[in-house]
Amino acid sequence: MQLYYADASPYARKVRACAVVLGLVGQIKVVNVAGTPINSGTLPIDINPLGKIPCLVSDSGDAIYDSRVITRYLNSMADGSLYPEGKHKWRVLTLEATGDGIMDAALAMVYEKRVRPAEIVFDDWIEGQWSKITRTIDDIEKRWMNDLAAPITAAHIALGCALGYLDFRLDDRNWRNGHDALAAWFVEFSKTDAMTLTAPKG
Ligand SMILES: N[C@@H](CCC(=O)N[C@@H](CS)C(=O)NCC(=O)O)C(=O)O
Repeated sequence: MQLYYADASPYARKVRACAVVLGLVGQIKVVNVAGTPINSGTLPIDINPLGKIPCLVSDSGDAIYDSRVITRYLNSMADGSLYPEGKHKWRVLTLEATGDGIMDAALAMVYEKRVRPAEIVFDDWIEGQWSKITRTIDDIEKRWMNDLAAPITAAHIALGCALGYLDFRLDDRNWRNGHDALAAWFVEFSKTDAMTLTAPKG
């Protein structure tokens, strides 16, 4: 399998972290690419016409994206337990979507500053995205800490990669303020191989 990724991409980190947990790293050849919504650069647009990474090409040559599809694909290949069936299934999928949503809002903030010309950067829109993130982090502390205490799933990985991305690109916002329980969870989760072997760069 070939995985198109970037060292700084939190979505690609999720896929790489799942591969670590599932013992699939040795079966995945990684290809580092770069681009933005206004310049596709080396993004594999012939494989994913949306021009987004991560994008996996399976051994049979199929393109598989986006990140949540790739992580499910890898989990089923390895017969893993990152997507448990049963009564917790919908909570796992919802918390995974919550982690991805934090990434979406954070990446939108980053692109607004990095990609949009300085004279038309929309500050209220950036703050609106940050409000989504702080509301969500508040809610995770109120309603999801028991889920995070359970054995690792794709939801733990999505949330860990989302918080890692906040540290990497939006450190000055200090998401830990007033969120001691989540910060404590993240300290421990950051020590796992899934996180240490996939730390963002760039
Ligand atoms: N929903 C997608 C989001 C992927 C995404 O936005 N990736 C960014 C890199 S972090 C990207 O490819 N950006 C280039 C673009 O949007 O043109 C997923 O989960 O894979």
